[in-house]
Amino acid sequence: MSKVHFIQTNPTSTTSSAARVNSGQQHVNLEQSLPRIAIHYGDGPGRGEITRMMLAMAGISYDDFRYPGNEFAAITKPDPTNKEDPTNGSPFPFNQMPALQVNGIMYAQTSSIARFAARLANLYPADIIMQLKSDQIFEHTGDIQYSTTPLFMDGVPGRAGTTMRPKEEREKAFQQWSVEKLPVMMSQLEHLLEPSGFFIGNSLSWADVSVFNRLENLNGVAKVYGVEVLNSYPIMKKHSEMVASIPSVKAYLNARNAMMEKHGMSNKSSGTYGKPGHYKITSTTSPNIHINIEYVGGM
Ligand SMILES: N[C@@H](CCC(=O)N[C@@H](CS)C(=O)NCC(=O)O)C(=O)O
Repeated sequence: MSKVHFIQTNPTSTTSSAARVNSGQQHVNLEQSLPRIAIHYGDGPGRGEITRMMLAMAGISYDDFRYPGNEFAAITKPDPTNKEDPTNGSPFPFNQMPALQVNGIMYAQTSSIARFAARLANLYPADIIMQLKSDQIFEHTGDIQYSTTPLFMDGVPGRAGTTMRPKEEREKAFQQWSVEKLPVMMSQLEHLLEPSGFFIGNSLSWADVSVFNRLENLNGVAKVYGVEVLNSYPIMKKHSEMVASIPSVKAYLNARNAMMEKHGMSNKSSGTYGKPGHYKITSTTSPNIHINIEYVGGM
């Protein structure tokens, strides 16, 4: 098994005024003991980007380990023949990424780690009915993504043995999907928007950020296959523009663009917001939100 890039356990190393957990009845002030965090994923936005974004928006500095494809497959590979440990000693609870290492312990499942980041960022609603509404929207963004996966590859993404379909096949399948499947999924989202323009009440929540993130990713993919996504859905386009103008989102996007410019990755392709390697994200929220993404080196 390949090497996993662990961070040291040091629960009291970082502090931030923005770091509060506000979920339902609980209000936990984490100023004294912000968790030490690292995210482990591939080099694309995929299922990891939403958590990367919200952690930074929360004023949390973290390590971002982006595994190259071959390492990703090797490090997540189980061994069903090993009766003692069919996980093959995986550091990841379900032999999958994204995974979030919090104070040295590894956690997984996209929605679980994104919800944790949303709570840290104060983007998870306090009311349980609003939590329910926001959860269903988050899961829908996952469904949009999952529905495209089989168009592009013949198996589970990131798994050893999965191969990409030929370019022409992908192009045709994606163009067909964007006509036959996407309009319903977009319309369903539009119906859930509040008159305020947000998905939940009158303010930004993780539902807005997750829809923004999914459409941003989808738009990038669509460009590669000659399909226009966002311009065909003016209501969702307006929503995306509104989310992109929120200062903490803007700070993250600026930091990401600056990093991509610096490393010659801008306008490269759909699926890459960097390249494999170890990144350090620093985020401060006082007096204003400031986010920096630094490429530390290869892995
Ligand atoms: N249910 C998981 C699925 C995660 C998942 O499928 N991750 C892929 C990469 S995007 C992976 O780790 N593939 C390797 C494998 O399953 O062997 C989640 O929502 O996070």
